[in-house]
Amino acid sequence: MNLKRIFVTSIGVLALGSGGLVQAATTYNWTWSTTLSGNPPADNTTWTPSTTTGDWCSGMNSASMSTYGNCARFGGSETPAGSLTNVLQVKAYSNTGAGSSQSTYDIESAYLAFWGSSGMGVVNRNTGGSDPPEGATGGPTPSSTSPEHSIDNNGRYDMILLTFDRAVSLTGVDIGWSENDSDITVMALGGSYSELAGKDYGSLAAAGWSYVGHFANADVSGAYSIASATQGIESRYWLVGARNPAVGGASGDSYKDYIKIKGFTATEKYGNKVPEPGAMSIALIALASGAFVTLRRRSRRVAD
Ligand SMILES: [Ca+2]
Ligand SMILES: [Ca+2]
Ligand SMILES: [Ca+2]
Ligand SMILES: [Ca+2]
Repeated sequence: MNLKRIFVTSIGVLALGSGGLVQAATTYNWTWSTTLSGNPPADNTTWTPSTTTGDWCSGMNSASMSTYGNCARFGGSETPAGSLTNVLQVKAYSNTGAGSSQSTYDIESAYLAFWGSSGMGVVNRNTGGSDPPEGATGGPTPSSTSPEHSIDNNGRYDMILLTFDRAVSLTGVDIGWSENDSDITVMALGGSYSELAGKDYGSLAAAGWSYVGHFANADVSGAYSIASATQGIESRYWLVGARNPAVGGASGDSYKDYIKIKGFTATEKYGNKVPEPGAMSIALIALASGAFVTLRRRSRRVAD
């Protein structure tokens, strides 16, 4: 073992032992928004970031946004400006599958629809029967049924899955349209993600999802703040939907909720979370390399 390796190893142990040594105490904030219209949106190249670090949405954001399970990506605007990019990926779900109650109906992918300045809605797979029809046999027809074309809890419970490149604390939900009532439900995932389709709302807790809260009448001017409920929670995966008592909490009022969401805000505090193993390794290598360079410079100075 040469001197360099010994030095790198000792720095590594030092950094691991001291915990937050490699973390900067910076808070980052992001805002994502959409005013896209048309299904699919006429221009889906401008809202698709040219680069993403996550590949979860790969292949889903093509011009053919006409099938259930479509997916959209949004680049967020960050504060401090130019600091960190954080791509948001959105996908729609509803518990339109087989079962005997809201907590046991199977979750299925749905159609993520864009309603201009009103924001995003969900057209689920209900085509008739006892539940209000939203789509049509053979595929979604998002312009056909209002207000079921929104994220709603009339019939089955619609939710949208948010996947961020970076773990964040979701701080605000910007509702651009509502009808009748606008109560929402928010969940966050602890642990690794596994596909929602095939699960049911009653079993999400077993899959690592935590019920964060129900929020009443969230259609306000600007983004509705959920920061007090999400403080200290940072995750790459969040679920937001029309009030969904099948995942926990009180059942709430009897008014059906119909909303469209046009944006989100989120924050990340480095000092509050344990870095991912990969990030830690990179940080350690960078730190050790930097320190070694310093050592070499000092040695050279002595030698000079
Ligand atoms: Ca709907
Ligand atoms: Ca509905
Ligand atoms: Ca209400
Ligand atoms: Ca309600």
